[in-house]
Amino acid sequence: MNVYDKNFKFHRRLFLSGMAATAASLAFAPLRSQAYTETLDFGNGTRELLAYPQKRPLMLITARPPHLETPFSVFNEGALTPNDAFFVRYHLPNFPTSIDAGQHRLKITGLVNKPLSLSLQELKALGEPVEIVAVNQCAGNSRGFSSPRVFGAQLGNGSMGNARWTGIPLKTVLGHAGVRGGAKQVTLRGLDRPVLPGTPEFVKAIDIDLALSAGPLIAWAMNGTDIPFLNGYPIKLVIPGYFGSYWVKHLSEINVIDHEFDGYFMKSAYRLPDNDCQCVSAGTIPDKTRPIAQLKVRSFITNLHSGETVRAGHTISLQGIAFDSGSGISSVEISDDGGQHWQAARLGKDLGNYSFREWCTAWKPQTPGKAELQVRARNRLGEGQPAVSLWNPGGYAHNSIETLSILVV
Ligand SMILES: Nc1nc2c(c(=O)[nH]1)N[C@H]1C(S)=C(S)[C@@H](COP(=O)(O)O)O[C@H]1N2
Ligand SMILES: [Mo]
Repeated sequence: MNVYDKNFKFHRRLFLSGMAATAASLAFAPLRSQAYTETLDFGNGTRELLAYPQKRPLMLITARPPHLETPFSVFNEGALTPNDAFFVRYHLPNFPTSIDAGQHRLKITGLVNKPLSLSLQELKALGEPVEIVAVNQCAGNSRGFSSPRVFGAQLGNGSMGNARWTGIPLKTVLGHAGVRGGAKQVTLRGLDRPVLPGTPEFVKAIDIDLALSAGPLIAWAMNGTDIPFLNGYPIKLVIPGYFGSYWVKHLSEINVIDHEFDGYFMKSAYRLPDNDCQCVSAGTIPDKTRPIAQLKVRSFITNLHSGETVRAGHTISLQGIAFDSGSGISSVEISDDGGQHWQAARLGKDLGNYSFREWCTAWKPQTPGKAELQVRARNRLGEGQPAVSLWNPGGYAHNSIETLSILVV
């Protein structure tokens, strides 16, 4: 069975909890049922919208493997991103297309007293489930706005999303296995496999201190229901505050090791310049790099986009979202004069430090002409956003102040 078949059907077990009602229609959803396009604000920015199983039409970045972005308007509809609109990113064309949750095992191996091979039931029985709202953002989100442009998928701003995750702390599971002295990192892998012997496997690694901290969660539910297949069913690792590359989907093996893992997706890909700004001058190559880690402060206006027209002297409301890596957003401000003056916005409901934080404010454009409408946020550590984009060769961790060109008439 293959998701590229017209009659693609997920394994029935996928629909046993909560999704039974939608199973029939999803199971036979043709891939190209509703194709239309959305245009992003950069060269080659026209995207086809396609409906994959369990997903509403999303912006197609690549088809093999699927990389789908969330249309930006979704972020204006609430702080939680609906499961069927949540972005999808894979690296290897051999991503899993059929999973029997009843047969799935999570193995804990390596430097542990007791290696484990847990069924989902056994995993869930290890402790009390915990819940956290957290942003999953791809390190390459907004890469398409890099200037000068960089290699790689030209992503807009839709490779991010915010969801309520339910699972069991990774440290609880590691506690049951008993981590031995000398442990340095844990490697994380899911069910994807390389196509050719030479293709690097998608394996990520985190330091043992992070693995044993309160943050990382082995999650089986997303917004109160099964994780959608393409987002990592039946379990995925959630590391609040860290970039999405560590949030390994279809999680199947955690190996405790006594050294720094040097697989391709740690040693060569997903790295940033190893300096304070994590940047280099455009077009140059950094001397030293380090693995990408925590999210940076970002903020967006979600109810207006570049090129829109508004009326002078009329008050309109602006709204949007902001987030950081978990110290929490302390302020959001807007400017309509290219950043000379800033006006504070009101923060919305607090869903926790790792969540999107909604904000709103009233804006009265005064003078007809072009307005540069900007938004910037700060977190509780006082960290903000750079006015001008900091460049790195991978186009990672983009977080400069967003600017919309609005026509005031
Ligand atoms: N098994 C597996 N997990 C993976 C990946 C992958 O290719 N395979 N990609 C990672 C990257 S880079 C990102 S950004 C997130 C995307 O999560 P999503 O597809 O659920 O939105 O998954 C991560 N987990
Ligand atoms: Mo990513």
